[in-house]
Parts: sequence; C-alpha cells; structure tokens
Amino acid sequence: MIRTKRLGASALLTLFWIAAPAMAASASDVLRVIEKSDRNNDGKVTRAEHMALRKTIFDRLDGNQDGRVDKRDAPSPLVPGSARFHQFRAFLDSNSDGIVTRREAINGRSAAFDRADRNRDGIVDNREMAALRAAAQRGV
Ligand SMILES: [Ca+2]
Ligand SMILES: [Ca+2]
Ligand SMILES: [Ca+2]
Repeated sequence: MIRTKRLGASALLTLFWIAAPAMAASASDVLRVIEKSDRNNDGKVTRAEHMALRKTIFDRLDGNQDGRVDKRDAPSPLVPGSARFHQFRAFLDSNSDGIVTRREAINGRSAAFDRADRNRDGIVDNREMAALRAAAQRGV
C-alpha cells in the first residue's frame, strides 16, 4: 500500500489500458508497470504478482469501496465522464453494463504483462526483463 501511494494517477491508470488498441504503449511504459509488479523484488514477475498490483490499484480507484468503479467514485484518479474514464471502461467492462467490477478489473485483459511475457509461461523472467529493458532503452 505504501509503495502504491507513490504512484501517480497516470502511472496507475497506464497499467490498465497499456497497449490497448487505441494507445500503443512504449516499452518504457510496459517496463515501469512490470517493475512495479515485482513485489518480492526478485527481478521476476509472476502473473500472480501482477494481479496483486492490479487489485491494489482497483481499490484506489474504487473510492466508495463497493467493489465497482463507476461514476459514484469521485473523488478518484479517474474523473467520471473524462476520456480516461471511458477508455478504462471500454477496456475492462467485459459485459458492457457500464460498471467495472473488481473481478473484471483484476481478471481482465493484461496487455502489459502479455507483452512482457514473450513465451507465455506466466512469468516475466530475467531474460524477458532484460529484453524489455533493452527495448525501453532503444525507445521502442
Ligand atoms: Ca517477483
Ligand atoms: Ca465504487
Ligand atoms: Ca515468460
């Protein structure tokens, strides 16, 4: 929780729709999200670690703590009606009912993790992390 408080709102939100079709994310954005996910600081990120970060972030966006992010959550880093709010919803609202539930947000698409986990084994390992860092340095 303490670590997450240091994340700016835009970093928080980047996590969710990074590499969404409309917004091609840079490798350095993906790297930032994956590094933040490494809770035990072993240089690797499992899908479970990444999901744990998403859970923490969702709880910050869910201002009234009712397990759903919608327009009643002000004040929140997600301003209702803003472009970001619409993007967030478009990306994660699987059943299109206008509400993003905790389950949808945590289990929903995970473009950053999928991009980093090149061999799709559920872990961003040292080699995959190095590849990501190299791509970020090249500014891809
Ligand atoms: Ca780890
Ligand atoms: Ca809520
Ligand atoms: Ca992997």
